[in-house]
Amino acid sequence: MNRVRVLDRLFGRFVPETDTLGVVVVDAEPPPRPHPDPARSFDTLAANRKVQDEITRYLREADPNRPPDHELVLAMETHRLPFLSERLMMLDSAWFAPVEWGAAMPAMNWATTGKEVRWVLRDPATGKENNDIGWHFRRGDVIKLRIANERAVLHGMQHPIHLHGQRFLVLAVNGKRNDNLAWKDTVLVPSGATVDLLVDLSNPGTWMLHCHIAEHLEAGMMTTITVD
Ligand SMILES: [Cu+2]
Repeated sequence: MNRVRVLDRLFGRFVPETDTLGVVVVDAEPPPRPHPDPARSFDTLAANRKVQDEITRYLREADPNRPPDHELVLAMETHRLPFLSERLMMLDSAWFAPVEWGAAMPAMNWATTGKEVRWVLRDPATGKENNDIGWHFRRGDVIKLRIANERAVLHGMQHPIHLHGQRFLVLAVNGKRNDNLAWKDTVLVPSGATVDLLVDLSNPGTWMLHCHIAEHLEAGMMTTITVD
């Protein structure tokens, strides 16, 4: 079961939501050989010393405290929205949750399509958006990328931003340093949040960077970066 609490964004209250995701069938027969006691390993966080050492060496060379080399703003535009939908979207922008586990008002999402809503990645340095951004890098570049999700847009949502072909570290969230570093290819950016990434551009080619919510991707929220 997926039991979560979802935010009713109109009234700012959480309501429970339950989905059955799958069913596990347990055999009457015991497993063929004794298993290690899972309760013991459960209490100990796994640590990958080799990866941690590599990240420490990497950060030493990359100067993670420098200002961002590039920025992206996450935004949204609407056009020809039905009057009632627009009013409701204004109202339901009053509240947001740091992580949205489900949608308390799915009808709001169903009422709009890519014809009325355009989700935007914007480079504030050039004003270019989505496929027009056109960033070029060279193999071996390490860039610091700041992604800021605009709080003021109608119906602001979290965006899981995914970069193909490369890897990155999430250095900070809302200016607070992240001490639990791991190589990632996706970062969740809640409404109103800012993340700082250190991107290891080691893989030549033309690669997508996009929101992993399929409707947002389809409604424009993607670009490509080229690593020469
Ligand atoms: Cu999105």
